[in-house]
Order: sequence, then C-alpha cells, then structure tokens
Amino acid sequence: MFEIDQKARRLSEEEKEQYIKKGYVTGLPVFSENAINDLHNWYDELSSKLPPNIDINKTNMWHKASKKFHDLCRTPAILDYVEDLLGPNFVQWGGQFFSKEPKDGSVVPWHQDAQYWPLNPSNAVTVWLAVFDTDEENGAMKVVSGSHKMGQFVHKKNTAKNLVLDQEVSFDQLDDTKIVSLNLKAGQISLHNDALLHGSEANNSNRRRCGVTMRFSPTNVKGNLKIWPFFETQLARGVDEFNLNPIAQIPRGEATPLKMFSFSHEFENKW
Ligand SMILES: O=C(O)CCC(=O)C(=O)O
Repeated sequence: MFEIDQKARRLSEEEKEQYIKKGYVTGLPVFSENAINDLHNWYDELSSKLPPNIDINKTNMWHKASKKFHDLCRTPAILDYVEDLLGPNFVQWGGQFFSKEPKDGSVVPWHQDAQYWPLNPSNAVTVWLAVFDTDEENGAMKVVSGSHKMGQFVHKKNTAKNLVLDQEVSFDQLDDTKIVSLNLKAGQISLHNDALLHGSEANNSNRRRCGVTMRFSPTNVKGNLKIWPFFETQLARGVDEFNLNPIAQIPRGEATPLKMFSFSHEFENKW
C-alpha cells in the first residue's frame, strides 16, 4: 500500500526472546521515509471523516469499517513480524487509533490490555504503528518491561475526562525502574504482549502524536460473546482451522466507526 522500508525484515532470535522475557519488541522498520507523507494523508483522510463531536480515541473496529484501514493492517511486512510471534495462523479482531494532538492533555492510564479483553486463552499481540515520530516529549507509549509475567494488577475505575481508557493501575503497583519509553520514527512499529503494563503521558510538545493499533491473536483464541457480543475475527494470515469466532466481513469501501464496538454488518450499507 505504501512504500516499504528496505530495512523491513523478520524478527531476530534475540527479539523473539526479548518478547518472551520482556513482553515487547520495538523500533521495527515497516514504511520508508518516502511513505511518511502518504501515511499522514491516510490518517488525515480517515480521521477527518469523524464528526467533530466524536473523539477518535473513543472509536474502534476501524478494520471492519474502512477498506483503507484494513488494507494497511494487511501490509505483509507487518504480518511477517506478527507471524514470528504467533505462528502461521492468526486473526485480526481490533483496530484503532491512539491520538494526541499537541497539548490536548489526553493520557493513557497504566493498564494491561488483557484486563479489558475476554479472550480465552489470553493471547494477543498488538502492533503499534507510529504515524508521527514519537518520543517522551509528545507522549510515546511506555511499558513496564517484564510486567507481563507478574499476573494481573489491580485496576480501578477512573472516569477522569482526560483519560483515554477508564481502568487504571496505580503507579505505586509498578516498578518504575523497569519503565521503557517506546520511541519510534514514523513508519516504525512496536509489538506488545496483552499482559504487559503500559500507558502514556500527555503530549506536551507542538508535534502531533498518533499510533495505529492492530490486535492479532492465533486462531485458537476464542472471544467470550456473552461479554463482547461484537467480537468478530478476520483471518489475517494462514488458515482458521478452529473456526471458534464469528467472522467479520472485509470492508468493501469506506465507513467510519462512531463508537468503540460495532458488528461488521453495521458498516455494510455505508460502503
Ligand atoms: O498509545 C498509547 O499510548 C497506548 C496504546 C495502548 O494502550 C494499546 O495499544 O493497548
């Protein structure tokens, strides 16, 4: 879709080991410098379709709504990295933006994704694609290295307006010597485990900050439809030999999710 960085590759054995031990891998090249303008235009085009009263951070399931979003998530260089962690057969079930305009004050509280996701077994890799260069100043995602091996942390509800998510792990529970900022160049990705503690601070810079997240799980993972009735999967690579989940249609055109959770059929008549 966009020009691939010549340095895109497969994960090294050290990176696979790091993912197992520390719960993340970062700085992986995907799109070339020449593609960054295209990536910015892609983001501006998709985000500008939202009505002004809808916060893009409160929308999800873009891969079920928008062909352009879906196609980006099928970039072979991205799927190669995911395959190196999940094996040959995996599905996509989530796709969203984590966006912070300069000084908008929004914060992602410390959390473990698995806390939010009723998946059995709990096994998901998130791809976080940097649309803009991302560092401490503009609120890069931070992780607590190795925290995915420490079980479930206590999450408390916090509905403060500037928080992008509403369940929070208090700072006193985490080992702050293990915090790593996942600084990325636009076009690079990080990968993180669904049990890893992570979050991000406000964007105090004059630069934009946005990550595109794509959630992938192996085909043996089943979503609990009693808790998440809208859980649907799209085969991203390989074969689905288990068929445990409802299938989401591949978008045939452009629609825009206006909320967190939608069935793929809700977008159908908008394509
Ligand atoms: O972009 C961020 O700061 C947080 C992203 C996040 O929470 C996630 O990908 O699960």
